[in-house]
Amino acid sequence: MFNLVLFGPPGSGKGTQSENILKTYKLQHISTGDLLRNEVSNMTPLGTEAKKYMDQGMLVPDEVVIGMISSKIDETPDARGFIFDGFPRTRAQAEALDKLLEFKNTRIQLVLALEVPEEDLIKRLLGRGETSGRSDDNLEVITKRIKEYHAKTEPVASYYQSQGKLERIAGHHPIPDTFKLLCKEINNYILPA
Ligand code: B4P
Repeated sequence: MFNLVLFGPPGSGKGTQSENILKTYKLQHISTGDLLRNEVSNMTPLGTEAKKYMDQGMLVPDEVVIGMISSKIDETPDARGFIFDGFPRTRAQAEALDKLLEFKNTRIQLVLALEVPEEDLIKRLLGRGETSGRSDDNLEVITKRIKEYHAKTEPVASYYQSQGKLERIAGHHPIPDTFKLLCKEINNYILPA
């Protein structure tokens, strides 16, 4: 089993590149952002609670997100591996994921961190906001999300660096070029299916 974390600030292309990677390598995709937005649109109690945080550009509490991940992994026990997109976003989430995977006799092999200049992130997210209808893709909330990333999520990179799993990838190139850089790293572990 090959398990990959796609890491990076909001708008760095985690969701975009996950789509490409899962098609090429036939991995299961777990995006906490998508899972949360699904709960919001179904107006579940979890979604109603999560929306309060998401609309303010804040991270949803760890216990909510960790619970969602565990049941999602269990849905596909025969998976070739998982892409974790936008998770973990705090050190507590990273530690919980390690424990969860150990319990399932597997582990994270590789963490690919997309690095993109801040002005590009803002431009991309404002661009997405014009068509996505996402209530968190406006300048005020984007600014808060980036601040929250620096405060709570960036430290997760050093957690994985100390485990020797982190590779930094320049994510400012056009989508196909960034994808090639990601594949180069993934091919050290598995080949396209
Ligand atoms: P997410 O859904 O994870 O979204 P994201 O970080 O905004 O975007 P991503 O990096 O995936 O960017 P994308 O590819 O779409 O999170 C949303 C919210 O959910 C969070 O703020 C938080 O509240 C909550 N949440 C999620 N997970 C959580 C967790 N684990 N714990 C707590 N809270 C959590 O790309 C963005 C745009 O850029 C697109 O329009 C795309 O087309 C464009 N783009 C991508 N790559 C490009 C490139 N190379 N060149 C030009 N444009 C590019």
